[in-house]
Amino acid sequence: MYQYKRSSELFDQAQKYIPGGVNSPVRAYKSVGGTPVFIKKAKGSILTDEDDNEYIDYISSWGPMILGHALPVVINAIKDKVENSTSFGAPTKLETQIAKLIVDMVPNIEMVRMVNSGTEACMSAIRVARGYTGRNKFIKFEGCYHGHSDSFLIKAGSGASTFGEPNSPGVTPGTANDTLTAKYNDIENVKQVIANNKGEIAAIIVEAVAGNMGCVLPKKGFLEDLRQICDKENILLIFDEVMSGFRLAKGGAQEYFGVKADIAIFGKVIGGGMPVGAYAGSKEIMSVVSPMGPVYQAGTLSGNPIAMIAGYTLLKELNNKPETYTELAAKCEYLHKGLDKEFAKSGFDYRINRCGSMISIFFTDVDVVDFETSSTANNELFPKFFHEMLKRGIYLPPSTFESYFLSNTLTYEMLDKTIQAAKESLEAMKA
Ligand code: KE4
Repeated sequence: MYQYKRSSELFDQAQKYIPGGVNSPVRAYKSVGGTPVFIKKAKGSILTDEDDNEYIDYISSWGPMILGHALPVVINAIKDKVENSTSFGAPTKLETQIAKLIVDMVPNIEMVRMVNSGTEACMSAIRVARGYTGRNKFIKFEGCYHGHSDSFLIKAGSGASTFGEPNSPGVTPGTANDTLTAKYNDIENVKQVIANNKGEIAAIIVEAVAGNMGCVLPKKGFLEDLRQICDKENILLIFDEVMSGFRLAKGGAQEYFGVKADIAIFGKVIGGGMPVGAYAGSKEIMSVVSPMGPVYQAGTLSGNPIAMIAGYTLLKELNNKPETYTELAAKCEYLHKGLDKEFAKSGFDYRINRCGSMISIFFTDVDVVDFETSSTANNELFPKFFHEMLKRGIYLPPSTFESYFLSNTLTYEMLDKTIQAAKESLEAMKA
């Protein structure tokens, strides 16, 4: 039986020195309750916590570990590189190599700028869009998350109002005023918001597959309609591919759905587990970025050699083994079918959304297509399911509003163990 004695002690200590005991809120288990397990090490798809409990990992560090933890080729590349210092603050050839590889792998981009997180990449992409178009406003979708910079921490304006409202103390009404919100998968709503702000919108930013309200897929034609509207209104279409980039396909969501973004944003996989974000676009758009153009953006550790070698090595693996994506999609489909069978027998209302190697479970009886329907998920049941699965050695994201991320080191035996654990967990929840 799993016991969490050491994690509990460590969590008590951590809360003395770190707000909430964590360096990112979702890790604190606030929405599922209980004590977060402290991880000691990981290999492939197996995590080991400080009490030596082992778990099959469906978080994959929130996406980066698409080929499993401690991938030897990445570890060895880091070991070699770190001997020659960890940072120079000067240009290196490796930065050009990874930029060229990304341009080769991802459609519709000609130039890339490296930053240090997805947040920084999203923040910079909006600034570039504003600088390129000369317009101030942008549209984001309710339920989509683009990092924690002020202009994204906006909740939907109440009622018909198209203006956003701050979603966190510290965000000013002035900032919120330039952020417009629309409903995911609702193209008429997007048109309405644009009509209410004619000629003022620089960009529409979207998670092509949403992962921050649970996994929510674009309805057929939604992305194509966004592309059409942006072309008509001279609005830049930004795909936030921090989750989907290099995960849905080598070329990310642009390749997967065949829809062109004007700016693509990356994170997670691109850094191979090291802190990396990036934004990319055509030479024309990216030419506004300093020092080539007037839009300022900078970073002491942007393009850091250790982060670059980790990301470059992982991306080369993915680029050289495109079969990874079909293998991952097949494993995710197998998991989906197995879970579906157990949930169907359980008597609980549920929906399972899946796209490529992203999947999530909702305890609800409505199809989940946007934030409103995602919010119908029964929040009492998910925590129970989460903890029942955890004590059976299955490590799911500790929130119903998160996507799971599969890694290709998952075996079919691990998937069967996961399905069996779900069967037992659902049984236990009925008791
Ligand atoms: P980071 O700043 O956390 O690297 O990236 C922000 C971000 C931007 N865009 C999308 C689509 C994202 O999913 C994220 C971050 N994802 C969360 C998971 N929901 C990271 C986990 C966390 O916040 O600790």
